[in-house]
Amino acid sequence: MTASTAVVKSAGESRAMSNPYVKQWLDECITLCQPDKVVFCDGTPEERKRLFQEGLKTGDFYELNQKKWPGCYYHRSNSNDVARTEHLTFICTPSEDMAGPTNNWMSDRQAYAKLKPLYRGCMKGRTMYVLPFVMGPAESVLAKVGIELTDSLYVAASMSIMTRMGNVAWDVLDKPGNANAFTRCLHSIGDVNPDRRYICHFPLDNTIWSFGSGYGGNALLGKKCLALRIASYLGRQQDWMAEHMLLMGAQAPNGEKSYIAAAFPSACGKTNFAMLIPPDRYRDWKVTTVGDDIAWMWVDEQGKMRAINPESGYFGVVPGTNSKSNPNAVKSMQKDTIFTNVALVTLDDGTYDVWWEDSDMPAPAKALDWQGKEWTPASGTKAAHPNSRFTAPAINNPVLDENWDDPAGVPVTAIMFGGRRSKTIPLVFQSFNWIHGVYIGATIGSETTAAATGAVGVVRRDPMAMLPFIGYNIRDYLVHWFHMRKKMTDCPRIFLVNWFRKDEKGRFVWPGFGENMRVLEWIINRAHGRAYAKETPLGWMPRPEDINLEGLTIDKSDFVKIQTISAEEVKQEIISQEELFLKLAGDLPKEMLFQRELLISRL
Ligand code: OXD
Ligand code: MN
Repeated sequence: MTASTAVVKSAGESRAMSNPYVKQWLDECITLCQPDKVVFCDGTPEERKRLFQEGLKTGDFYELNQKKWPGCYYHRSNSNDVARTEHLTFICTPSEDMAGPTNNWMSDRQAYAKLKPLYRGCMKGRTMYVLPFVMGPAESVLAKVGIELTDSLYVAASMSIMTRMGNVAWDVLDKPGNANAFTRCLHSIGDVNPDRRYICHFPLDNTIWSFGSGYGGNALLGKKCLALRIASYLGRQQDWMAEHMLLMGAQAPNGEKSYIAAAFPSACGKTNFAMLIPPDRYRDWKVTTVGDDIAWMWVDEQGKMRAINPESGYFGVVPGTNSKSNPNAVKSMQKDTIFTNVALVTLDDGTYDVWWEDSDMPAPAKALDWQGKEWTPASGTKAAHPNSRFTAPAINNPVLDENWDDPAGVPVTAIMFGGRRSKTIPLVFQSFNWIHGVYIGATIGSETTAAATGAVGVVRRDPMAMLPFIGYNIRDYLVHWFHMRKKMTDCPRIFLVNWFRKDEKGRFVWPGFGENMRVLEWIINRAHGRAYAKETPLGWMPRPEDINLEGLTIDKSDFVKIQTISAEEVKQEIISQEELFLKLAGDLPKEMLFQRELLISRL
């Protein structure tokens, strides 16, 4: 540690220093990064307030009008740093085979050697925040501790919303045998230069090094980096699964409660679906949220799959969020929320408001856009970045599930896969069995969105919606999915949905939003062995009479249309899956090949 670093004494500091592994790693990182000051965060609401106040001085935060937006702040990231950068994200292992064909790979030694010079002295003149956090309820069998060292005040405040932060983490590490069981997360925004931006994962060292980005999954290292990439690797070692899935509860009028996990690629409406409000006709149903982005799942002693949400907040896409599309998200962001990269509006009294495209509010006459540039409705540009986000505590959600924080997790009745597909893929069908379900999940495709940099609107294969998040070889990941079945006495039923199918005029056929409840009802009834389905080449499908269409603008013949399977289109789909299969070359698990052959023979 350099003599010029001032370590702020606190309870957190003494707890950190009492753990020899933490102390040694901290000393190394402080020596490397040379911060002026080290602050140990405790994750309390009072501390978050102090961080916001500090951020007002540094320019990291703007305070929103506190009457309208109590406890809410605004942050703008660098305009070159507004989405996860998958091409700069690496799995760093001794052999390339460990990372597999779908990840960017760097040798671990090479990665350390490349990044060390970037970190050297990068925190001079800055404060290093030490963020101890737990992913998952601390008493859960799957709870994992991480410690993030960051020079971003915004990241410190955001992590205290998104994770369980503070003493709770030191307490877990203090349990016998746990002292070294933490993910070492080193983060610096550096000079926010995309040419010197690296998001590196070292699964063998339980370590993450992120440099040069201050936004979202690149910087809040508990989320995609730890809870998906590192956790998926740990899950394979330890017989559990880390998945890019929302988790929701659905309570039927007779009181029966089912839990559903659903994997949709980024920005395909996981948050909206997890907070769904049943339409009037379903007012006796209750839908509740356990999580909106990540599920960790394991098999309990009875052989049943259970799941927890490792996060404690939402990092949701803002544009398009309004009282129609997602009233519960609107309510979740009403207080104690950070808005990033939306438009900033100055009110008559000089205080600030926020705005985004398709919000409940009409466009303001003028605003500062996501880049801080003057904007008017005539500008012809988006005021809010399409990937602008709200960071809100889970406890703000009016439909938070009563068991969301239960260390025992929730039982999983059904797993849904989905994507954004304008044609070919029907609204809903059920797999014939687990192996077929894994094949369906492994081959889902989705039209790309703004959540990652790159072209928008092209179909990309996104196995289990995990393509950018599998922390090891996809071959072993698929084998792990097949293997998990063998641990279960009975398994969740697996379904595919596509809310986004369009007609010949390019209009969405299915009304979506709350009406997705109708599909959910069929899924739940199928999973409990109560609903009819007919066998088709793709899987088990509801007939129009098996889904409640009452009161909808679409009728039975429209329903038949969105369920139509065109043999020609499915053949094209199989051909376009080849791209992914060829990447795996000789490594494709045999179950995948058999399932593809069976599908072809059914057509
Ligand atoms: C997210 C994503 O931010 O999937 O959740 O990109
Ligand atoms: Mn996500």
